[in-house]
Amino acid sequence: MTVPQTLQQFLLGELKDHPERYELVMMMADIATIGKLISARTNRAGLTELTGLAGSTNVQDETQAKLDIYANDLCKNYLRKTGLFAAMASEEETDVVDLKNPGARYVIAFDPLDGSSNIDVNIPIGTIFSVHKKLEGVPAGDARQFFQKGRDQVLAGYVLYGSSTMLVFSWGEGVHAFTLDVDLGEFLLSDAHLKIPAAHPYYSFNEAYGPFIAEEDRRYLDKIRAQTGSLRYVGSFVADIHRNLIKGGAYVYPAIDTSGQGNFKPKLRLNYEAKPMALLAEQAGGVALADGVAILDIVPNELHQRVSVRIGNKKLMKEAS
Ligand code: AFP
Repeated sequence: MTVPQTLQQFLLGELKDHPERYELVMMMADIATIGKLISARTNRAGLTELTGLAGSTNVQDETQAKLDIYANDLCKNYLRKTGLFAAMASEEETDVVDLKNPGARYVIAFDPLDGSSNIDVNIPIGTIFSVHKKLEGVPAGDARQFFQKGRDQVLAGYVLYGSSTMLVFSWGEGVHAFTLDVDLGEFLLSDAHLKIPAAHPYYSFNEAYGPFIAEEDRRYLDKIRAQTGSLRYVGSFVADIHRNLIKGGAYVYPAIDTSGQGNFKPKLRLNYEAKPMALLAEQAGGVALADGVAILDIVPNELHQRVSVRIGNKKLMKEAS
């Protein structure tokens, strides 16, 4: 009989081998707790009047769901108390939030609840996080704290609230996946070193945008379609990336022009969507590109900057480009 390893045991093992990772280990424990709290809320969303819209919009002019606001407030208040973070950036916050922890050495970017338009219909959603070292000589609340390239992330990952809740993260030495055992209240190790399989059955692209993409993306998608075979698209970035990490394939979200004026605009956010997923994809043996450049090499110049995204199997994506 195999005995599953708990997240706590895994983290203590890391600490033994890498005492210098003490703060990162503490962060992972805290983020796991946040994940458990949001998971419990999302499971009860329909029972606790947490479905539906809050009647407000965020900085990107997107309507906020009640759970978006709950998750954002929870991340903000919980992370402030840990004392580990100097500042936080969030999809739901216009500006950087100075967490007023003067000695803290890290900053964190969050999408507290990715895919929130799916909450009311019981489709998987997630929390995405990306951690950098705090820049010395730059005020904690300054947006420049988040103008750091993805390759300098010290920790990144997501919590997926799906048919089960999963925590997937990397601190640059592979990708580690845990599944929440709800009865025990513990995350248990599912895969110590997750790797994207060589097979690539799926492509993920919102086909409704087909008429609005650039010619080069159209050609690329034709090749991807031909080499994959099946379309899978949830419309929650976390769920779509998670599936493709486990099953293989390519996720493509190009810039869109609905105006017909050649004004192509990407949608996904660099700091708290593309960068963390790019780290996981590369660590799992895959590739993550924006306009032909590795997403991890892009230095953001805006807090809520958006990028086009191609994430998936290396060979598949190379052959299609
Ligand atoms: P939210 O966090 O605002 O719900 O973001 C959702 C999202 O950015 C991402 O999770 C999805 O992959 C994408 O939107 C789906 O949107 P489309 O309807 O444009 O395909």
